Amino acid sequence: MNTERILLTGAGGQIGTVLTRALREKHGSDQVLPTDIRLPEEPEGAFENMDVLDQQQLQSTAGRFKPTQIYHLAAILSAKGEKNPRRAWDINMQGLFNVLDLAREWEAKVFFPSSIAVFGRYSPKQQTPQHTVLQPETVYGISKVAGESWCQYYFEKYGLDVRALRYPGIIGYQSMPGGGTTDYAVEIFHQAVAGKSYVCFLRADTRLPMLYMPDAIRATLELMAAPAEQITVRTGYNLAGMSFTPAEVAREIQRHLPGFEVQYRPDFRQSIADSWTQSIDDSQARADWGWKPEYDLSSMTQDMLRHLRERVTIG
Ligand code: AKB
Repeated sequence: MNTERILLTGAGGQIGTVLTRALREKHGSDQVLPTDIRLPEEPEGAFENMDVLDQQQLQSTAGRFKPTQIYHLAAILSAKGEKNPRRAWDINMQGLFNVLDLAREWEAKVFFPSSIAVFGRYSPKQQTPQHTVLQPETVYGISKVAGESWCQYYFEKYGLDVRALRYPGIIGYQSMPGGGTTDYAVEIFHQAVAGKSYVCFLRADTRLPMLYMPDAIRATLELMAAPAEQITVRTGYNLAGMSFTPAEVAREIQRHLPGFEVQYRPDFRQSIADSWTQSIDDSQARADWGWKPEYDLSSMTQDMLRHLRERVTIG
């Protein structure tokens, strides 16, 4: 019998939407409680309106639900964070502390989404190693480095089973990202399928690490299911799928939609992207819990276009 009871924060976001469905498929719908500060547009089963800054609300929700696992996805991302750095810090850090303390109370396993935003200009740009200089240049990145360290601290001091992944940009057809620097890589597909041109906010040659949603979800579930003794990294595992530039993904889309056009008008997000790395060495994740991505630029593009076109046809 499946006895896991899984609570998600930030479940209405890009990853949360898809992860909630995957967890429900794996553990059963009633075993999974998605929460978010925003109400879902199309509710799918039980949902709770919850603010991660409200510790009392967290406690009463947990008191009723009795979680054995918490996926803490609520956060302000890199680009949005720069608009109001103190607010981003408060949400990202206080939210994490509230969740870590709650998890201690319930002896629940925790998933923390870290990011390639932990890297900065002094990190090696190519095949960035697991253990390297972390000197991020965004408030989001600073909160992720601090968050990773607190996760490790709670593991070392209190024995809390916290696991984390450094997600690259995530591309998926099921949900839209919001407030990130890698958001262009999802927007570009939607514009292409709608028969429109796309104005990209990054330069054509900006190379960034990316991962297709099915790989991201599988990585998350595999990490959380791995035996504890195999987890040697309690900060955040490097995770790689593919790396490409806006020009390269545009060219790949044009192989299927030859009339598609892209213009480049870099804005403040360019300097964020420039501070990040271009490719990631994820050999530790591969060695510890068998991580292996399935999608590359070509197979991801084909799958994205197929799903988005189906939606256009059905809609
Ligand atoms: C962002 O662009 O802020 C996120 C990330 C890479 O963590 N997608």
